[in-house]
Amino acid sequence: MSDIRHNWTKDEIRGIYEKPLLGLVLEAANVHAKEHKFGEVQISSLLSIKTGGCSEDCSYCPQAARYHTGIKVQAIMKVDDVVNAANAAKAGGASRFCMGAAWREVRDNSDFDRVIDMVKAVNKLDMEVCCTLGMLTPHQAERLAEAGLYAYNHNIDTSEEHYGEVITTRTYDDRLHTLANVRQAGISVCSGGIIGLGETDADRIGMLLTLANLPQHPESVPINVLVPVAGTPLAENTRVPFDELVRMIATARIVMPKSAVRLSAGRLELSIAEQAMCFMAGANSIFAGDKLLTTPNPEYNADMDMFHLLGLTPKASFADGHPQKRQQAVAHEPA
Ligand code: SAM
Ligand code: DTB
Ligand code: SF4
Repeated sequence: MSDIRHNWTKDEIRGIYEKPLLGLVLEAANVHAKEHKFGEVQISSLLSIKTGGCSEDCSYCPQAARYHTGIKVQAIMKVDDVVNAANAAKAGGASRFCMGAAWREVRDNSDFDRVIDMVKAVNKLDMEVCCTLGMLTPHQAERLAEAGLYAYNHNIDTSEEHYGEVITTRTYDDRLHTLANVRQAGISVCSGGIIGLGETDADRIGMLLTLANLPQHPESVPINVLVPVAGTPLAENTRVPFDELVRMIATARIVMPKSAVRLSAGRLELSIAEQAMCFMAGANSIFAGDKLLTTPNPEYNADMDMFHLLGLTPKASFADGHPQKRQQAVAHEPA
């Protein structure tokens, strides 16, 4: 078993991140093989349940109202339509269904009541239900947990130092507070970030340091490559070279051995050989389906061909147990 640490230093993580690439991949692959079924990859499906018109200024995001990106703003979806999409995702082999809303934060109103109904309905399909809805209060996190929410995605995106360059309408601490509220409610935590925002290596290392030194590692760590969208301030950013993505994945794998590392946005520009190296380096989760929230993703059939070619197998739902069910079991144990 690997040592699960929460006291990493910047220098240690830099030492890992800067290793010669193939040696780094080998080390990460060894950690991966020890802690996970090698070649098993979780398939998650994403659905934007409320699109665009967001009040935040996240400089990467096509859904921020203040940038003119041409996306179609859509009010919250109907529960039945969401259930149909979840059924289709399940039929395609997805074990996790993630619903995203372009909100700064959740408000206690009828839209949130509807999300609660969505969570309950998708939970009945025996899929891991995930939401990403912006900031949450402790009470909102508890309501989601009671409805059967499995995981909550809330990315820290970059280092604390670089955060203000990317987003000014909320703080790094706001993000960390929501993550603590999610954890406290017994919901599985999904948190990672984006590379290609104009950050330095030190920022990437700083982001991994924050995640790896949380009191508990996030169960899932998405590594997104910026999808540059016309109309956003980062539209002209140059694409992150593939070897830097591999470094980021391998380092995340080594410092958070048991977490799922998700090769998230940005796969469309990667060849199968490049993705294979990401899987070697410890990535064991992807978003499948030809759309992320608003931007394109590889075609489903192309991904299935890749799974076949590389001998990857989809991970079943609840293979790691259910945090709330575990908590309830503990609570009901006789003293
Ligand atoms: N509004 C909620 C929030 O910000 O937490 C949930 C939805 S938001 C779109 C989810 C995540 O998508 C962001 O935290 C960011 O990491 C990622 N994201 C958004 N736009 C992206 C882009 N153009 N390229 C890569 N990742 C992106
Ligand atoms: C995550 O880390 N990546 C996903 C999911 N969590 C919600 C979102 C990627 C969004 C990419 C831009 C878009 O499609 O709008
Ligand atoms: Fe809004 Fe989320 Fe996009 Fe930021 S990342 S603008 S909070 S939808």
